[in-house]
Amino acid sequence: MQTLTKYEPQELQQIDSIAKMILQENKFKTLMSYYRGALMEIETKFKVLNEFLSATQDRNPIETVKSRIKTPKSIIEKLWRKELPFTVESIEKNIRDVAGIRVICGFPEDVYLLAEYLLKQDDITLVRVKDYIKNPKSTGYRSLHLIVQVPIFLANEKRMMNVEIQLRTIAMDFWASLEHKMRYKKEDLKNAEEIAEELKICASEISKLDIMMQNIRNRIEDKKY
Ligand code: 0O2
Repeated sequence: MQTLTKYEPQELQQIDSIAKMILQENKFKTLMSYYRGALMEIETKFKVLNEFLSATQDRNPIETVKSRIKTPKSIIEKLWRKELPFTVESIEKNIRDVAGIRVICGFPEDVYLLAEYLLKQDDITLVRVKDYIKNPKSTGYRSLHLIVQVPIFLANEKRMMNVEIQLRTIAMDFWASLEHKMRYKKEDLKNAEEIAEELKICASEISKLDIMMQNIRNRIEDKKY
């Protein structure tokens, strides 16, 4: 995750006007429609898995699924930060989180189960895994990140599209929302460092809680004890 880059007002204006320009391009609009299609494909895959697990194992691992397409401004800001060309081709090649989906689960085991079942599917190609649950970020952030490619089928072609998938527990998501808020208000906060330290402690407590809840569920289901 970026540590919020401070831009000069002039730079912000430039990012804004490039974003407005690219938004007018038909090629850009078409590319965004491909990403929306890719999100629908991935979202459906998770819904199917949830149905299957509900029917066969009496569990609904998914609490919620949220998806989003990165805004043109945020795409251009990322290209700017990485000093990459502001073209539609460059967006498709270099920005792998234009299409993003967040899958919120009850328990940590469900996070890994869903990732495993998704990655077993023969039309899914794994591009990158970042396991911030096993290796939390210095902020305390925990989540399993996957970049996958999923095919979308068009009039005369099949296109492989990148989608970023973030899987985490309800507790990790609760933490991430508050930490995200703090990140964007940091500039106005007098005690930002103190809050960041407290958030780190919360992240570690939340992780312990997730493990305890997982163990309790396993005992209820008589799996391990
Ligand atoms: P937004 O608005 O959330 O989409 P890369 O895409 O590989 O160039 P990076 O930084 O390596 O960039 O990606 P990484 O570390 O996998 O993190 C990307 C996303 O994870 C972020 O998106 C956040 O959504 C989330 N994330 C990562 N670290 C943190 C953290 O410390 N706190 C919180 N709350 N969320 C985090 P973006 O791009 O920042 O924006």
